[in-house]
Amino acid sequence: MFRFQDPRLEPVGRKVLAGERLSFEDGMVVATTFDLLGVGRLANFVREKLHGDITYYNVNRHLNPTNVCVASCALCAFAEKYGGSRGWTYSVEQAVEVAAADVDESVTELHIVGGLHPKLGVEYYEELFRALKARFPWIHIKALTMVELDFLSQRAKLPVEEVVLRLKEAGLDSCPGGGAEIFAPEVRAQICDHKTSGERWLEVARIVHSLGLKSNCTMLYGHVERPEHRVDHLIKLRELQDQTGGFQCFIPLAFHPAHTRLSHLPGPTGKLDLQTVALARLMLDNIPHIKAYWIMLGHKTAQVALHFGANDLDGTVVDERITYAAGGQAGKGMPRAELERLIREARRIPVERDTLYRPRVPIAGLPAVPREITLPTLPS
Ligand code: V47
Repeated sequence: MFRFQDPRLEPVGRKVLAGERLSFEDGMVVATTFDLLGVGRLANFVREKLHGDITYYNVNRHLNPTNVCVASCALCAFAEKYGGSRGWTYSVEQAVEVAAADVDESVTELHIVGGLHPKLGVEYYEELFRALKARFPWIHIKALTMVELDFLSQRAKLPVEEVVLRLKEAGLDSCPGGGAEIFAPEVRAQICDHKTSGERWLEVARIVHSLGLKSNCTMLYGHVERPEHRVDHLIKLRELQDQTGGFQCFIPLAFHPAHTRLSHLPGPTGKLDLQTVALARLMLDNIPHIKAYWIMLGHKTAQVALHFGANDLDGTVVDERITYAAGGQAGKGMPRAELERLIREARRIPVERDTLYRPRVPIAGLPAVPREITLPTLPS
């Protein structure tokens, strides 16, 4: 029998065990309780109901063709203004060579994002994707956030639909989940003023899904936002997912303050990290996968997150630069053997996947059996 330390979690727990959707108010209880193990236990129940012990990972490389950006978001340490001394912009040939330094046939995904460069248009990305597919025909190109797609469409004065269709034709296979930050306008005004609004981010995701592409979604937490902003953000993602079914996975992104204009902030604690993973698993009942992104959580918290709702550990991640610029300590990549060791040691089963969550080796015969939780009977 499992007892919550915080009695406010009992009605929430009953809903979770009955498979009922959590409301905003339920989410606020999960987001604000001191009972970390209670929410972890519930999130783990859902995680095991969906995936048993399976923990996915992938073998991927990041590629940032440019860090030059017309936006100047307070949250970001990666971007450099046009003409600034820290900026880089690769020609298509250079970008392919940078990727080629670490890509062999074991690498299944290129994760490609960058700054909003005033001179790089749709043509550049078409050429880049075609060149990458010519050189690495097996690779899945997961590229361009909703913010980048919105920028490319505005710059070219073309509808997003047309931009996405052209890029798809050139080799775009799916889109990453970045740039969502926190949807609430009062938070956006403080951390990423002048960037694509939350509403527009969701609208572009809707368009991407309607054109047959999958995408991921994220939430940046641990800065100036409050619990109600996190819960609201997750509900907005859940509402869109009800309509499109296009999100494959959700990634909670732990804010790294160093070298940003918010460097006076302390960043998230371990409790907030784990509680946010659990909150996401509990609120996002229609998004199949929750990713523990070790680059931002660190190896140790990411491993523990596999018991707080996460069922995916991303990834080998060679050449990550966004978190690194903001003081990320996670290093510049993790060998596959180390990912598997972390997963196995957490008593989970590592399964290599491709970007669309297809196991690279069949996993038939591994049942998804949740470990039972029984809650005490409430006094009437
Ligand atoms: O878009 C920027 C965020 C995102 C900081 O889709 C920061 O599979 C923390 O979206 N501290 C990039 N976060 C990462 C991202 C991602 C990562 C892994 C997998 C996937 C996926 C997506 O990181 C940015 C922004 O939202 N970010 N600066 C910072 N200082």
